[in-house]
Formats: sequence, C-alpha cells, structure tokens
Amino acid sequence: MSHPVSYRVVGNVGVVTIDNPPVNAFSLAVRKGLNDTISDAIADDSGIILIACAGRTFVAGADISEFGKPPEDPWLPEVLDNIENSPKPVVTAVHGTALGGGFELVLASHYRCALASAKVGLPEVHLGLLPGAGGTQRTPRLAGVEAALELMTSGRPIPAGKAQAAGLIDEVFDDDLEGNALRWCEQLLADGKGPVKVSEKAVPQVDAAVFDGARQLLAKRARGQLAPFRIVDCVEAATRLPYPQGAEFEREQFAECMASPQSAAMRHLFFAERQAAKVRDLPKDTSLRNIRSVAVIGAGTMGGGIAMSCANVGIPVKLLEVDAAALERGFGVIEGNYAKTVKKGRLSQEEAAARRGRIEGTTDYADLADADLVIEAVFEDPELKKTIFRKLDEVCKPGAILATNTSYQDVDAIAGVTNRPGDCLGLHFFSPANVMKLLEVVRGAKTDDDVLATAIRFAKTIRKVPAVARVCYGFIGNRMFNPYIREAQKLLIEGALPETVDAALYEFGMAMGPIAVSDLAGLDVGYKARMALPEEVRGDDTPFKVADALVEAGRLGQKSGAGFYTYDPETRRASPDPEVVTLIEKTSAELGVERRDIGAEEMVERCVFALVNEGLKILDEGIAQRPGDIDIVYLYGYGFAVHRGGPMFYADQVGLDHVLARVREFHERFGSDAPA
Ligand code: T1G
Repeated sequence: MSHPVSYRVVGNVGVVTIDNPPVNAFSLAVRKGLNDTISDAIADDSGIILIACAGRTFVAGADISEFGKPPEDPWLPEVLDNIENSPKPVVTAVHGTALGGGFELVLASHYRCALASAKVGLPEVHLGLLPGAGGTQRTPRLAGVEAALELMTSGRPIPAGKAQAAGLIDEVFDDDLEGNALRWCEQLLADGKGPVKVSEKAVPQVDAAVFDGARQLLAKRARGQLAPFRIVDCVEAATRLPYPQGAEFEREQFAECMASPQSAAMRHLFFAERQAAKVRDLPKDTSLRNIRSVAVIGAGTMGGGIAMSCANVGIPVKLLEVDAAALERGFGVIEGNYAKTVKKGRLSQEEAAARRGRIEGTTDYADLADADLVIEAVFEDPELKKTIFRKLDEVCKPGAILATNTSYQDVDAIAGVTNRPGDCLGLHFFSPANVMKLLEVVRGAKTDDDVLATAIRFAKTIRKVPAVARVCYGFIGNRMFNPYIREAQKLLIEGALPETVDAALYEFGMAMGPIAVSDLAGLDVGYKARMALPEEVRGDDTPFKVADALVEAGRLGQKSGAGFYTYDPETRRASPDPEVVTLIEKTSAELGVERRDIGAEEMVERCVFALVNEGLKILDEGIAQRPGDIDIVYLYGYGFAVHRGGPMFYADQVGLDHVLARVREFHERFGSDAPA
C-alpha cells in the first residue's frame, strides 16, 4: 500500500495506525510512513501517542521479502530509536501476533498493552537471524536474561498474559483494544506519566554459567546453526555494555547472520512452506467440502496417529478395525500416547480425555456411512486396499472423500476400483502420524479440484504441512529416499561402517544417519517392499545384500533389538556390532569389492546428491510442482537440516554443475543401479 500508515487525534491521543495487509510487515513504505507520522505526532498538540494496527494482527515483523535486497533508509533500528527518543510518551497496543520487528517496536515504546488473545515473540531464529532492531538489548532489560534467551533462541511466541508476567507487557485487556488503549492513554496523561526508555534500564546481572548453559543446550537443540549462538552473544553483551554499544554489537551479529547461507536457506523454507500449499492449476475460488467428521480404517501405528491428529483439533473420528481385539490394541496405543504427553506436562488430563473421547471404535463399515472423509491406513497390501475401497464405495455417502494413506502404492489403481475416482486421493502421513508435520497430498489423475483443495485445507486444519504430489512409486519423499538409502548401503560394501556413514550424514545436519534410520523403520519393511516390486522397478538388489542378510537372520532393526546396530532394551541406545562388521566384510569379499577408506565428504555427496538427482527427475516428470515443495517434504518428513534449506536448495547453493559432475563420476565409478 502506498500510504500504509494513517494518523488521527482522539481527545489528547495521537493515534498512529499501520495498515499493510496481510500481516502489517515492516516494508519500506511502513517504515517511512511510521517514521514521518511519529515526527508529525511529536510536533502537534497531542499529549501522548498510541501506535496500533488495522487488520488481523499487529506488525508480524520485518518484510522478509525485502531481505537479500540492498537495505533502504530508514532502517528499522533507526525508526524504533526515534520512537523511544520521543519527548511524548508512546504506547503500543497489540492484537494478533507482534513478532520480530513488530515486537521490537513494542519494546521501543514506553508503555505496552495487548489483548489477552494476543501473542508476542521473536522468531527471527527460525529465519537464521536474530532480532536486529534492538530486541536482543531491550528484551533482557525488561524480562531478564534467562527469559530473553528462551524467547529468542526458541523463537516461540508467548501469550500476552505470560508476557505481562515476564514484564514485557504492562496492561492486558479482554476486549475492545482500541477503546481500552485510548482510555489507558488518557489515564497515563492524567497521571503525568512521561516517556520511560527501556534502553536506559539496567540488565539484571546473572552468573556467567547461564550463558555457558544456554550454549550447551543449543549445541544439541540447534546443532550446526549460527544465529542461536549469536543471540546468546548479544544478550551477554547487553549485560556488560551500555545500550548504544550493545545495539552496535547486535547490528554486527545481525549482519553476519543475514549474510549467512544458513539464513538464505531458512528464509527460502519460510516461503517454500507457504508456496507448497498452493496448486498452480487450481482456481483460487475452488469450493471446499465440509469435513465435520472423519473415519480411519486401521487402528495400527499409522491409523491411531491419524485419528489422534484429527481428534486433537476437535474433529470426531470413527476408528474401524477388523475385530474388537485389534481395536483394543489400537486404543491402547492411543491412550498410551496421550498419557505420555500428559506426563510431560504438555497436555492436561482433561484435554487428553476430551481428545480421546472424540475417537469412537467400530468394526462395522455401516458406521462410516456419514463420514465426510475416510482415511484408509491398513498395511501396504494393494489388493487389501482395493477391497476396502470397493467397500467404502458401497457404504459411504455421496460426496465423502476417500483417501488412502499408502506410502507407495498406485493411488489411481486404488481409486479405479470405485465408481467415484474423483472423490479419491492419497493422504500420506509420516510416522508417528500424531507428531510428524508433513502430509503428502497425492493428487490422482481423476481427483476432483474441490477434493484436492479440501484435502489441503484439511491438512492445515490438523496442523500438518501439505505438499502436493502426483502419483508415482513413493510419490516425492519415499521415492527420493530409496536411492539415498541405496547409496548408504553401497558405501558399506565399498569400505565404510554403519557408524561412519551415520556420523557423516549427522554432521551434515540430518537428524539421523541413513543406517540408523533403516534400523528405526525396520529392515524388513524395505525388504518386503522391494520383494513385492516387479524386476524393472526394483533395480539391482546387490546394494541391499547386507540388509537382506540381517533380515533373514531375524535382525529387523530397533524393533527386534538388533539390526545394523544392537539396541539396549531399556534405553534403545545403539551400539556397533562386530558381527555386523564381519557380515559386511564378508559381503564385500563375496562381491569382489576391495574395501577402501571413504571420507565423510564423499559419503555426504554420494547420499545427498542421490536425493537431488531423484528430485530433479521428480520435477521433470511433474510429480512435484516446485523444488521448494521437495525441500518442504524433506524438512518436515525426513529431518533434513533446516539450515541447509532442503536437498534442492542445498544443490543450488553448491552449484548444479558440481552436483551433475559428481553424480556422473559416481555413476561411472560405482554404477547407477537405481531403478530406471
Ligand atoms: N514478511 C513478509 N511476508 C510475510 C511475513 C513477513 N514477516 N509474514 C507473513 N508473510 C506473508 C506470508 O508469506 C503469506 O503470504 C501471508 O503473509 C500470510 O502468512 C528486524 C529481521 C504472522 C504468524 O518471522 O509467522 O522481523 O503466501 O500464511 O498462517 O528483528 O505469517 O499469502 O502470499 O503465514 O496466519 C520476523 C513470520 C521477521 C513472522 C501469520 N517475523 N510470519 O500466520 O499466515 S524478521 C516472522 C509468521 C524480523 C527484525 C527481524 C506468520 C504469522 P502469501 P501466513 P498465518
């Protein structure tokens, strides 16, 4: 908007209103408009200045779309310092979410009020940044060091009441923010309250151990990231430097983070996540079907987790199993999951009971007749899935959406057994479905537009991150994961050991190494899936000789106490197993492979570039819409390092020419035995 900041005087109060939809981001126009309007307000005969926002939220931060471009005056720190230096008291009134630079505006004002429903936060760390407009210096001056460190290194917003208790907000109103804020301003005037500069407050001193402790915690929680550690440095500086010097130190650290490849990667993911929910050829006005009730077929690990995801947001669920015993087992797992969350203090007993109460078991398909959405979540047997869809076609009401949670199978073939393929699609959840945020929405050849649009909206409703895939074996995530795991297996035969492959990919930033992941998923799962494949799809099985030998020896991975590693029955801690080393070396010998030392860099490139190579094929075939969609799949479904931006962004950063040259070299040296 050309004039996103307006001004009017109400009584003695100069009211500044920011109106820059959709989230009142601090664009250049907003910064200029606010700076100029504050100058006008200081010059007129109002006694006090109130800054508020129009629309659904207070300022949600700097305009991320401007990052990476040459910064233009006025810079946000300068605008906020002008506000703090106002000779008239300045009040900010928060609704919605005051985040990042938006909350830094609040901190630079002299008095702060908010609606009880509002939240405030400093989420810059999720963008590989730190609060760069005084936030690292003003927050500890109001809330103390430890609260400031938690707010900025977690990036998690807090409700207004909690912010008030921490000293970050002065007044909380239940409703009528403008009316209450105006009355409060008049009262402050009547009480003769003048400007109170946060920057002039002292930072409560803490023991140096607080900063060491914060760094140790971050070494685990934010492994490999830069910004969280720079936040600790800035807060530490606030304890020993006057505000101007501390603010200068903050600006230097902010500039380093802004210029970092990590921040570019994390800013890419911010927009990629929002793009992934948009389908290019879907008209914006596509109607949506109502999803008021859901049925889930199969009360196993996946079905139970899916049922919980729905119940957790208030959607009633019918959970169908073949018999009462299976249902009882399923509910046992569900109740156990809720009990664990209650025990961790993350859920009240009452709320857990309410959620559990929304899931009703049945063994009778007739009970699914009224469900708006049915999600089949039985094991990966294509014929069983088709049988179930034929049954659903008979019993479900017209307009019900029929989804399969299959990880690999042909969604079109499953839809094809019904008389309503337009109502069918894939909803591929990731295990554990009540925890993992990724939901692959698999668009069938005949899936109706409104079914697809409804599925995407449903994903957001149950707090998942949707990514749309077309039908192929493994869709996006699993199809790419196969060559990734294949390369890891090949490295074992060529000379590496499970712990060296895993260490290399863990250091790269993966949440878990590929061998450990294989043990976690169950070696038999991959084994059965591969054995069920037709020859031309399966490719050369040689790389899996070790894994298959382990399965045939009953070593299925974590679930059987041993796979590539052995697992402590109590702690599930993994330990290398000399027996597995012997098996690996024997397999190398049988295959006539002379084992060699393999460096971490080659191991990372072999595995990650295999991901990238398959991702490029997926884009080429139109299975995924955008490279960013693939990055989102890998961030939320496979624990890809957030500060690397996802496999496709990472490939762009290292250079696609380099990736291509290395992939060609690897294929020449080690064979490209992946399926065609
Ligand atoms: N800048 C630019 N665009 C933004 C934006 C921002 N800060 N926040 C949201 N958008 C766009 C978003 O891309 C989408 O666009 C639309 O707004 C709705 O967003 C100096 C340096 C506020 C909780 O990190 O957390 O301040 O897809 O779908 O689910 O220290 O947006 O419609 O075209 O997410 O209701 C710090 C980021 C910035 C907050 C609303 N602030 N935003 O969630 O809507 S860095 C943030 C959010 C900074 C200072 C530093 C969420 C939200 P489109 P949405 P939502």
